[in-house]
Amino acid sequence: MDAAAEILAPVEDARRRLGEERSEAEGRASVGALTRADVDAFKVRWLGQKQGAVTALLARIREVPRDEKARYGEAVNALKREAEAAVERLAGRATAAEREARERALAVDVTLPPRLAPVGRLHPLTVVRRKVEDAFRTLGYEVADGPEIETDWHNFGALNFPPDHPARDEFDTFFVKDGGAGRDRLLLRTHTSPVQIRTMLSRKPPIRIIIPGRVYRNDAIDPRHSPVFHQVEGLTVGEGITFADLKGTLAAVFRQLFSEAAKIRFGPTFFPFVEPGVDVAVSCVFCGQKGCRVCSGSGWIEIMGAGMVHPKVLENGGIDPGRYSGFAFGGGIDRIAMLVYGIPDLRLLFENDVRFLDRTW
Ligand code: 2NL
Repeated sequence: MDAAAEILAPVEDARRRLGEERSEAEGRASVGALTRADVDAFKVRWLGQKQGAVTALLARIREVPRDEKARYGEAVNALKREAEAAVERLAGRATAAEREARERALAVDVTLPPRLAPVGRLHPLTVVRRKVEDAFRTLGYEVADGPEIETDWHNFGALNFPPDHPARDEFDTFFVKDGGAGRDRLLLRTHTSPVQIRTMLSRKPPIRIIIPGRVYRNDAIDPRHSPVFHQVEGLTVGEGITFADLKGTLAAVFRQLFSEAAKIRFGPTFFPFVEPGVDVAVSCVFCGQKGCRVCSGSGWIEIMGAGMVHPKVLENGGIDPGRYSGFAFGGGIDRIAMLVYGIPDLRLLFENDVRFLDRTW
């Protein structure tokens, strides 16, 4: 080695080490393992004012012979620029790696299933009410509603209940305290029929309405009774409406509600607001056999009452019974829900126990 080469040897040596250190740092940067602290240490090692390798090489220029100083200085300065470029490049990669790590920590896994808020579900009485409403809507009926606090006249008088009828007794009906007297006396409606009276008074035939709603009776709570329960009643008034229309309408509704195979059966009974009045039974679609718990093996389930609207009731609704006739019917929504879903105790429908309600109805 000649003298000039010998003088430049430590610079060449340092350049090789810089290259090695730099590619080692690049390797760690490529797996995200290079930190800014690593880069700071790198910078101190090479360019630091006290112990930096480049600084040390520059200081040695004093020992270099005069005519070699220029070449030596140039070589060290070239090394310094290389070290500065390496620091800059590594700092950029470390910053990028740290940003990426921060973003990765904040990242959302969009493939995870969502955490759904509990939204609840429809009450079985709502499900049944909507099914009944839909069945009648397909036949052209409208859904009507009205007040739950009624007058004696709308609830009883207009419906042809005689003044001494047991339903009007204090023991059977909730009367409003200081709620007046006579025909205007206020009470909690015992059926949704007053809405039919109000509809007849406010509209002209043809009328086709059903009225689902809450009704009240002064009954003690037990598995089959509740002071609050739900009814759906219906009314059709028009010219030439007959008992055959009543039967055909109810038959169509039960086919839609229960099964295409459902049949209905009428038996004679009495309600003061209809003449004739009938008990309506639907064929048991739950069994068809003896020993069925739903129909007690009879094959029939008593489900509602119905009849041709009494002429006096039409008159009370402002409708001329000489020109128009109509039919009406009523049944319990709670009872239908109990039948359809096999609910053994009416109280389950009112206690709002989520262990009961949180089923698919
Ligand atoms: C039953 C019986 C029934 C009616 C309700 C009614 C209404 C008017 C005129 C005539 Cl405005 N009738 N409603 C008719 C027959 C039976 O319900 O046992 N319901 C649970």
